[in-house]
Amino acid sequence: MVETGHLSLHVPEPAVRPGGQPDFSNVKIARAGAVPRPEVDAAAEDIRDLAYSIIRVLNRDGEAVGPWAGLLSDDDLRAGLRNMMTLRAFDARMLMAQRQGKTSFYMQHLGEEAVSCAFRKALKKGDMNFPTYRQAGLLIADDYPMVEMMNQIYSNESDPLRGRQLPIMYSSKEHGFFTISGNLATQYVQAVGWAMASAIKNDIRIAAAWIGDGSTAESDFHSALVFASTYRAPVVLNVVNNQWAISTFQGIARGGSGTFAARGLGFGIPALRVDGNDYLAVHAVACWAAERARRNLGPTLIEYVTYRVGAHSTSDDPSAYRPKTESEAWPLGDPVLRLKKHLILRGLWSEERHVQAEAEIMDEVIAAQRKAEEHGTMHAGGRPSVRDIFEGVYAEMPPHLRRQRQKAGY
Ligand SMILES: Cc1ncc(C[n+]2csc(CCOP(=O)(O)OP(=O)(O)O)c2C)c(N)n1
Ligand SMILES: [Mg+2]
Repeated sequence: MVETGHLSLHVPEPAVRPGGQPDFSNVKIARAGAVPRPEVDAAAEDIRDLAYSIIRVLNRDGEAVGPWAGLLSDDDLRAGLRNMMTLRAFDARMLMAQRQGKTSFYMQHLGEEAVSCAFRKALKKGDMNFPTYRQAGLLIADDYPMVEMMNQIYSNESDPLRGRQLPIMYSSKEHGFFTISGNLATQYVQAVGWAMASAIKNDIRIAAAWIGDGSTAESDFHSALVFASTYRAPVVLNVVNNQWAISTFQGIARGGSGTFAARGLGFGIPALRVDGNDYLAVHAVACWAAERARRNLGPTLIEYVTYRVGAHSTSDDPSAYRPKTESEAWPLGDPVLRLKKHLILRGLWSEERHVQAEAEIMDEVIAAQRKAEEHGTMHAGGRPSVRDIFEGVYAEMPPHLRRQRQKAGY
């Protein structure tokens, strides 16, 4: 008989801690162009490998190669670069505004711009995203006015959400951007439910769910996958694996499964893993999944492999839990620089145009900021009326709310 000792739990540990040498040997990178592009009606079990590899289009030299390349026109590519640069400039200004006390809180996208900017281009008007707080690219790439975003961040008198949401928790039905819920993973059940309703009504609109690596540990993620797979809901299930969930590394939520994408396979959901810092690859994979949903073939799970270069939020200091140089060691590079390199290689862009575009974009962001600040910031200028607290939840205000509003003097 084998002697057994006391039991103990396995607690996954990140490869390195602050002060150590960054180590991404756990991220196995496929060669660009090496992963096949199956037909959209492929069965999950026939494309299992795609949940364990990484679909990539842009190679190290900036060329677009392989079966996932070739979907975007020259103008689309330049627009994509501009969208990502705009999001980056917007983040820089709003981070500064937070430090100046103009808003209480901000969350940036640094390093992850390709994911939401490229995904938006795979959707059509009427489709609905259920985003978290790190997908503002969905709005930027759909030409939602930056000034409206800033009004929301400042909770000023022109805030479209009337001061009722945390800064950056935007909402726009018109732009297919469902109101952000701070309770993570709720996006999954809501998106699947919305997609099921669309199918029940024989509509043509599809939904997209968004979640981070850490939040996949929530039970909502798993129950949403049950419903999505059972009823073949027309939904794209996005998992943004940016390696971190505040101070918790991705291994804590991943457990023994090889990848986050592989979670889909247990539910019979086709699952793809993609280079999240490759604008072309993100867009191609998103189109593949959106087409499946539109053709009533059911859900697709996509894991975007990326890296959160900045702090989790303005309330976070990553130097407390990861090496300061970790982002420089990230093997998939920077999404803006990679698309820029591709465009220059193809003669569609130049260093000079890039510098000029950076300046133009920053001017646009600053102009929007000035306009928003005319309507107030957190500590100065106009505010929404307290009366607005009571509006917008019920189509008809119930008597108890009416009484509360009267008691408050509005
Ligand atoms: C249900 C729920 N639990 C906990 C939190 C607190 N919280 C806010 S952000 C965050 C980390 C999420 O990490 P991840 O899902 O990887 O997304 P990322 O921030 O990396 O984009 C946590 C735990 C929350 N907002 N909602
Ligand atoms: Mg994360």
